[in-house]
Amino acid sequence: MDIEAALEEIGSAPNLERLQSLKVQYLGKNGRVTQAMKTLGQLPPEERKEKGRVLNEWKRALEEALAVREAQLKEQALQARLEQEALDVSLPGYAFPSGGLHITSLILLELVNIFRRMGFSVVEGPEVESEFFNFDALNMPEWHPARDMQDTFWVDFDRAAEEAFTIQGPFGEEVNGLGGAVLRTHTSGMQIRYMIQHTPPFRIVVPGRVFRYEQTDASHEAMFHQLEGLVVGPSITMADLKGAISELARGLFGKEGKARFQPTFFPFVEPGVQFAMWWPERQKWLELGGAGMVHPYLFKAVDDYRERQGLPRAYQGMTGWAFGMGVERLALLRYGIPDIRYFYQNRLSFLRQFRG
Ligand code: YSA
Repeated sequence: MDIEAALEEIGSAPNLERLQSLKVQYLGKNGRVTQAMKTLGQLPPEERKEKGRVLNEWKRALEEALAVREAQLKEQALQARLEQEALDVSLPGYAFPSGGLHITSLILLELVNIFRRMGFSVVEGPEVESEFFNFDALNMPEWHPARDMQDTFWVDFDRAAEEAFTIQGPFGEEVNGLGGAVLRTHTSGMQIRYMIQHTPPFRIVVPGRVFRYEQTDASHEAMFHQLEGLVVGPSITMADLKGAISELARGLFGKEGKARFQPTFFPFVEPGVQFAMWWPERQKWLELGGAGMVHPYLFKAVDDYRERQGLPRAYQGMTGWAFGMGVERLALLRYGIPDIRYFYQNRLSFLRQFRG
């Protein structure tokens, strides 16, 4: 065996696999050195001693060479890995997708903030509503043609009752006896709920989702949002209503913003108006919603309910105004969106244009 050639081969082994096979080849159970050692016994004593010494030296030299080369190869592999995995801090980072507010939330926040600045509180109410708060207490009895104006999703109340579903009144009391249950068709029912629970004066706005059994088209959805406003006090007038809506117009459209009112009918106001705002950029009026002076019937219905709850009547001699506007309609016009149905189709390419 040529020990020099063996050491040379080990020293230049290209990788750990090759090194391992060389180890087996020389020092393994059937390796050359091992085999040679096994034959020592057959030699005469003098020769055996000398050959044994040489073989032991080779074995030590081979082991040392193997260990040295193994260390070198491991070091090389480590260096290569470190180079490969090195962190390049100059590379651009990964973009983590972040969420944003929906266009409806953005415009609602804008509206609510304008009213907050005018001293209004923000309250919310239930989306499944008793027929009483959604219609009756708003001067829309069962036979009233105005109910047709708001085609309604009815909740199967008998089944809901079986499943122990109850609608709660303003004080948490059960109001199942007060007619059927509906998905609220407007936010105006909150006028009644709030008045029952509070004594005037107050100023509130109520943002919320409403539902109508509607044939959808570019400007009608079956689910949309309204913002309701209600101000009640001892000497609130129509002039205050005009002032607040005009202030809203300025908040939304800047210094040139102004509001226009035209008479119309809602059973819960007298007189009733619809209002539009001037859109300076497009030089045109936008129809936004309905408003008016709170109908005395509402104050009576509220005081009757309070009395049934053992509370003093609080609305005699009070006046107030209220309004309700369509939030998506405002967004449609403001951003020039051609179809209201885009709002809730969850198409990201549409929604991303409005991230707040
Ligand atoms: C009137 C007087 C008050 O003192 C208080 C509130 C009101 C508003 C009344 N409660 C109401 O709901 N009137 S409304 O049926 O005309 O709807 C108000 C606004 O909601 C509309 O002007 C429109 O902007 C929007 N709207 C109505 N139906 C819609 C809709 N938006 C989208 N899809 C629909 N299907």
